[in-house]
Amino acid sequence: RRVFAYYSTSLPNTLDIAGKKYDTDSNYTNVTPSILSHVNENLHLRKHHPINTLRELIENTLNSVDNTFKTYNSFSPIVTTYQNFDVLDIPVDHPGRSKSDTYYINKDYLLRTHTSAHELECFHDLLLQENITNRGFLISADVYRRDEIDRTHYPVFYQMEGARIWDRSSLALLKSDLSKLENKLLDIDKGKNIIRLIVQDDVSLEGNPKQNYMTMEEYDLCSRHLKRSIELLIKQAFAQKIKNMTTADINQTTTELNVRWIKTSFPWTAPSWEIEVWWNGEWLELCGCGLIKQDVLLKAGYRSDSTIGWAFGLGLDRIAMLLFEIPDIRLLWTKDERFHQQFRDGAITSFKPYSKYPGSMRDMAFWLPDESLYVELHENDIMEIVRSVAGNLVESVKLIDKYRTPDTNRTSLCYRINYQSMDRNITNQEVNKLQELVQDQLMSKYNVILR
Ligand code: FA5
Ligand code: MG
Repeated sequence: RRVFAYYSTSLPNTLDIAGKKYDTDSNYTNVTPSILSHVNENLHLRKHHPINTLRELIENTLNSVDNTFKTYNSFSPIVTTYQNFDVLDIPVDHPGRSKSDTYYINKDYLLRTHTSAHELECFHDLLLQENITNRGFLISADVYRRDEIDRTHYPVFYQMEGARIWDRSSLALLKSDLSKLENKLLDIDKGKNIIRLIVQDDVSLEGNPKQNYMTMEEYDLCSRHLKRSIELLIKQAFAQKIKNMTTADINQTTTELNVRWIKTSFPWTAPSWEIEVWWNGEWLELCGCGLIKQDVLLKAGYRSDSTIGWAFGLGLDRIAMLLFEIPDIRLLWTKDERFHQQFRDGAITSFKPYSKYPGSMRDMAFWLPDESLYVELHENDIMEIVRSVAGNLVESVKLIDKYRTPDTNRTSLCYRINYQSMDRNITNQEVNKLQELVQDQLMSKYNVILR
């Protein structure tokens, strides 16, 4: 796979990232200057920024129950394939590991695709702590994925990893932690800004079995503690939003929130679930989670079957977009003061769009080349070219047509690119220029034939 077209001349021998040098590898390296420019932006640590406000709100909410979570907010985004995948038992042929989905620096280093990459070291850290009551952690960080382009997808986003563990010898502690949590959920109802959480739970273990080393009771207590913790942070965040609204606004907004638990699977948790929230007429996935597999705890240095616990991974951008009513994920990255001046530290307020600049659509139709010239082309490769050329000036890229001629066996694809800035007007001339650059790169890198 040729990647050097993203660089001014050819792929450099080394990349300087956050003060460290990494050897490149033409078979693996697919990070681009445009992606690397996001390393160290740290939106989750910027005062007034919605991601920072949300992170603090969740940290405070979870620690208000029993002050158990240690926070980690400045892990480097560069991790090894071992940390991101192997240690979590993610199989070698898992699609998430491929170069079409993950940004590799070289064969051994990549930009983390999730905050779970730091679970093991944090579990190990907990083990070293003498303070037995401090048995949980929250990790917030930027994560990177090669992905599609639209209003809810950006190649960099923020996740918060959370985890809690208990000694199996002290189930009484787990029981009392659970009842503290349940009381806290009821407390929010007692406040005057009532938000009703309607929960559709999935407690069936069919197709989502518990681990053998846990008893039924342990499974039940631990999974309830996990689910109630996530429900608490969602409920608290929306209660906080209502607190800042005027009565007139509240009447227009629903104070009922429907959420549902769905079983799923992750290689390092069992059972596993996702939580979705009903928002603007559709179910939106906010978080993946589950009970930590014994194997992970063993790798972190725990005695064979001494410990049980849970872990979750939340998408902070999505929750921030719901809470602050931010219609396009790119706004989170804007430098425009008209965005930033609307937010106060710690307050959840609705974003008022300052202006809607018109978009400009361009279609790009092309034939895939003959087999002899064919360079494998994944849809994410097209996204990457558009991102590298147009950056935040692209709103979305969609496949609108695909067909195969029956006689000559040629494939034609047509993508529609919507160029649109969040902050200013862009001229037709500017858009034409961008479109030309995108087409040039697509032709030179993948030998496609424009129609
Ligand atoms: C994970 O990343 C797992 N690491 C979560 C986990 C942690 C499971 C611990 C078990 C134990 P997933 O790929 O589903 O799972 O991402 C988690 C959340 O990140 C999603 O629910 C979603 O809210 C958010 N997310 C995922 N992709 C994007 C994206 N492209 N843009 C914005 N948010 C995203
Ligand atoms: Mg998911």
